[in-house]
Amino acid sequence: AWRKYSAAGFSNKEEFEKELVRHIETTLARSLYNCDESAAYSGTALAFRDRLIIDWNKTQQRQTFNDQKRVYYLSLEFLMGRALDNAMLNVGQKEAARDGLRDLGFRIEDIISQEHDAALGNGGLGRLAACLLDSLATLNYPAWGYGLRYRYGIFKQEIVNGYQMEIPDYWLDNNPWEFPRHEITVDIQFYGCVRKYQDENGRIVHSWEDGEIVQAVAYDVPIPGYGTKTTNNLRLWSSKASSGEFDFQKFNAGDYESAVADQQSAETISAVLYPNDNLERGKELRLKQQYFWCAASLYDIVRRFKKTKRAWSEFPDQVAIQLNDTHPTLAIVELQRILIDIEGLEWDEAWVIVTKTFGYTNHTVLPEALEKWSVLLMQNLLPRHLQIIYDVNLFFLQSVEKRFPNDRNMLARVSVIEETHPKMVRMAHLAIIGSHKVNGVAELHSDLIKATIFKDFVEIYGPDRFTNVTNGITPRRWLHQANPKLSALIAEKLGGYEFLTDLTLLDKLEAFVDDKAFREDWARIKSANKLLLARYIKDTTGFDVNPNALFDVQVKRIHEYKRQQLNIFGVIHRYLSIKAMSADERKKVVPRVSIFGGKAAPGYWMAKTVIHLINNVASVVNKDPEIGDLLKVIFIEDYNVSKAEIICPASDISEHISTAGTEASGTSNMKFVLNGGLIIGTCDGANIEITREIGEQNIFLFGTLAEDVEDLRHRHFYSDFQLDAQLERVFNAIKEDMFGDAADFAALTASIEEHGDYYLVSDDFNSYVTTHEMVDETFQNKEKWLAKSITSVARMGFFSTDRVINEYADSIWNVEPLEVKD
Ligand code: 26M
Repeated sequence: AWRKYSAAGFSNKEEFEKELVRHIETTLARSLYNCDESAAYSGTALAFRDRLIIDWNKTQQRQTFNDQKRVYYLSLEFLMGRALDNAMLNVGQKEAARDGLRDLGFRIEDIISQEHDAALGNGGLGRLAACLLDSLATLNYPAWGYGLRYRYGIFKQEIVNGYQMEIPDYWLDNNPWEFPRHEITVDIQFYGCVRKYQDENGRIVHSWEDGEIVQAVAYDVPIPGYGTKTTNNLRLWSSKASSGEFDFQKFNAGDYESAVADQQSAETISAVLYPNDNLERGKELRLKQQYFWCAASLYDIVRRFKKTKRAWSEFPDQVAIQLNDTHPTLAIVELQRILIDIEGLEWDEAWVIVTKTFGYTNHTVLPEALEKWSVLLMQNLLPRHLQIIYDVNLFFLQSVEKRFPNDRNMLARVSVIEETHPKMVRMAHLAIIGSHKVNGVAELHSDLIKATIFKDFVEIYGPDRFTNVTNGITPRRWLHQANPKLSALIAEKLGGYEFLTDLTLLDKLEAFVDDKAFREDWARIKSANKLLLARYIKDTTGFDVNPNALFDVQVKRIHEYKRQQLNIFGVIHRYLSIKAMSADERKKVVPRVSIFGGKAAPGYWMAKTVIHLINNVASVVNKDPEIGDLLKVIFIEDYNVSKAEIICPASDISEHISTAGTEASGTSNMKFVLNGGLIIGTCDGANIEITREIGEQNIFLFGTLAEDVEDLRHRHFYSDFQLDAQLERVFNAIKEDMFGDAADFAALTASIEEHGDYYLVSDDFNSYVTTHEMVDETFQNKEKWLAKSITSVARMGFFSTDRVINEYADSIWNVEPLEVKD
């Protein structure tokens, strides 16, 4: 009986309560009589954690014993959000917990919301990594994530007088979801020099010597799959001074500061997540983070492989490593270094192993986001790696020269080294050369990288090295967890929850589009979700919003290419139009709530200006008595994963309006449609495939096409720039100080009127405004709107990360699932 109890954890309400009480009274040393929500959260988390540990151990044992190929997903970001709700749903015991907590006088929703988001990421790239981990576990793939254990995640955003303020996000205190593995450490070397000599066999040896050593300590996080025992591992590395680093000599001599300084500099490596997305700044600490994490992860992977005693040539049959953007490109160089310098393989033999092992996913075409590191910086920090990079490049350029003789321009274009002053290492080129597959994240994006930034490489390697894997989202978090009511309604119609693991089953919903009772249920759920968001808005901003108004949402990182400025100019246009109307005309206006959310990188002034403008427009519009319910503007502070779970189910329409050709994929577009919202968008990223799937009658598309963007940009400079007439009215209002001091927004309007309108805001303004008029018109026809909503959800099956993972597994990794049994 004892065995059963301890191995099963709990499987019903009574057993859950027993575990909860045990954890509160013993693990937490709290009395049940002063158990607050925070203690109830901790107790519940610990009870579920026990459940996960059992499956986690089983999974790891089985994967080790079975000894088949594993996937390693290297990402500097994992934007996980909260873990408890996910754990409860994945092990299928949320109802037991709900009932048990109710017995103790708690609402489960209040307990769930006690948890601090794990926000180790900026936006799309980090959230994609989290969704992929969920699908890997759910599909029983033997897979590990490797990342950094930042002490500070993405900053917390506060809005003060309309301005963004950044508050540090210290999140690690009593985090029950991580397990320190103090016994799993790796010494990581930096700086120093390379000594070259001949060994006793006459072989040339390179020895990297005299550097500084920093210790990497492993922290493991269990990743449970949905409805399976498979619980994979996310290993996050934390930096620590190696024992040699704390200088007791200095300390005893009274030089406390310098003794502690060395230690602190080591611990700084994993201290903070860089808060830029889509911008590369070339800071040394960032390069240190990258190498620290790549070297620790590779050491771990190689150590695991060596235990199997296989020949090195079998390494790619046991190991697939996926690079989430170029951030982990040094892993390619590090593996080559391990194989030739430490394990003594020949260069060519090693390089074949390396390229068979790695795959590289590109997430951007924006030139300012492509990683480049100064050669001097690299030489100083990683002298041996720079030599290897030069050799990789030499052999590569030699092979290119053979195929394209006398094409010196080609050589200069594809070289890993950019011959500028200072010279730079182009990480994307290194990632392509060192991988067997390179993929983009949506069809248009994959086509664009082949036609533009990587064109030469397609010629060199042929088209087979380049492929597309269109992004997705996990339906567990983004439908079942975020929108339990809709998930339950769908389950009722489809006869169960199988759609959560086979999202294509949603297509069976189309049969019910005309079912009156079903439509009413569908509409009621959307209203209920809007009411929840309205309540959240009231609680956090003090504003009352009409829950029957059209909720128009744009939540994502603030970036010029994502064009929140287009949205807010559209809102101003709407405001001016309503102000100019007669009372009778106003009666016909469809009431709207424009909801914004998102963080600006702390150094991105234009993005911060956009936030400032949104907030100033909000404070003018929201207190204009003439406007009332017809228009409200809301900026939701500190947008993050757990807020997205409230916002996505509550939207009527969401905005995915990037300049065509700039958004690699976008994934929030998928979250909104899957939750029954319609979208307004440009022909960009995954919007195009969403349109293909749901049908063009179910999406509001507008704006310039990607193929016309270059030409328009050129014309802005070489013929007279004509500001759109309606946009000019908007600018005039801003310039008349209608939304505060016009000087605050001068740079924003000037970037359009005077500096070439790079993002085509003026070109697209008219069609944007006109398309919003169609949105209003369609929204008034409730039945038509509902039909679009239901049909769209029914056709979203393609956008599950389960499909994404199977595509990576088949076409890039060549790995098979492994089920975990009792
Ligand atoms: C680079 C250098 C220094 C510091 C930070 C960075 C950096 C961090 C994050 C650069 C890019 C980062 O993320 C880019 C990103 O989120 N890209 C998004 O990826 C999503 C998933 O594929 C796509 O859906 C989005 O379209 C794409 O913008």
